[in-house]
Amino acid sequence: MLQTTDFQSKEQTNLKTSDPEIYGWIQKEEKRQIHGLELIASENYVSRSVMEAQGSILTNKYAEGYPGKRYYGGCEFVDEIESIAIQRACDLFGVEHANVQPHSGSQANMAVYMAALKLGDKVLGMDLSNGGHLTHGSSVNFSGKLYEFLSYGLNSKTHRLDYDQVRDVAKKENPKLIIAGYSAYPRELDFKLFKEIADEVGAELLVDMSHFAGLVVGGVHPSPAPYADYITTTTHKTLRGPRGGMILTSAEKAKKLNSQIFPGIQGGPMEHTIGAKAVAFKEAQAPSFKTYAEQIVKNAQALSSSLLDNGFDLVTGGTDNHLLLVDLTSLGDLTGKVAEKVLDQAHITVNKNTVPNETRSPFVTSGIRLGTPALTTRGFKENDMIEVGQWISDVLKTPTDTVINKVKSQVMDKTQNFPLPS
Ligand code: DSN
Repeated sequence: MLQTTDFQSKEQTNLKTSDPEIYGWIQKEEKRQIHGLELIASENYVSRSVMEAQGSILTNKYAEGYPGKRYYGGCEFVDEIESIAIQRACDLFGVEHANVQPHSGSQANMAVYMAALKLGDKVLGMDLSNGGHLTHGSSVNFSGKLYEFLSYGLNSKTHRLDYDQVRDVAKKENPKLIIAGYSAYPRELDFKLFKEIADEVGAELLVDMSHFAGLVVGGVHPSPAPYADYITTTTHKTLRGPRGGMILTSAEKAKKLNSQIFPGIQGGPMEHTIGAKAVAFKEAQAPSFKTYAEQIVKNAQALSSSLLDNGFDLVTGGTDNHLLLVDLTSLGDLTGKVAEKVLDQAHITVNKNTVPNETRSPFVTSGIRLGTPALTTRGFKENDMIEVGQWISDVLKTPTDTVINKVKSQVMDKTQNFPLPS
């Protein structure tokens, strides 16, 4: 029997009556999440506790400023909540200061740029088409418009990050800030080496750990804390909290950085989201989170093996984090865009992604990006991931209605046994 959607609707009786239209779409989205395999590397499923905090009465409160120093009355309770979130973040990552107010990863990065740079300063980050992020200097993003971004890429043979290239560009251009971080790179980063390069040219180091923050907490990825001048992260990816951002830094840089978030680029903080961040940080402090992070990586490796056994090309030949990049070039006409669409029809959600030496546009691409954080939250283990790899292979090699429908039915059967967090 298919899972019912009771777990949400129980608590949405008001919405069901007052706005059946929106209620109906939420129900559809919930069914989609329950009956599909979520392989988008930046997505996850939060706990009911995180959702309860985020959906709480805290949403009503304005609290411009910081705990103990607000521009509004009535902040005594949100002060406590924000202070707890800050302390938990500092404890989780072993840092002196946390700003938990950024509404997103973009705002977190923007605030760091404003604290560390003057407009037009040089910044060195990973090339977007090689796995970097929009806010690391894309010409259509504020970062690329307000600062002079330079980029480093991958070794042309191994497709691993080329630290010699990072050093060469840094020495030639003398950036004021170097960024380590990615949205589509399947390997660990060497923060010590990044810091050495930054020191050689007198630059500061920003590590954007949005993708792998949860792996750092779980001890399955090196921590940037001993090396970075600033660390930014989203809270909703491997960290499994609400959608939002955070910045970590030293006590010395705290004041300047805080003033860049508020009043620099944001007004009132979202205290309901900050409450939910605090709840997620507590969950991440539990020993079970370490097991979760370990399983994310094991699952990514099992999925890699399954795809390699089925003859697929993976960028760098595999993964040592939570994501993998499948290069579809050898499948001829099958673009990332088409692959995303046919997998979607089989209830397997992925995103198209550029691959090294990409020849197609970012709207078409020659690859797909897959990640295991969400399915790991649902309880998938290595054997399940091997099965998932087989289904992806079946659909991509023979994207006919017959195969797509067969895989869709296998996926729907499978999801019966793996409920969303309750
Ligand atoms: N859009 C996110 C991702 O999917 O990686 C990064 O911000």
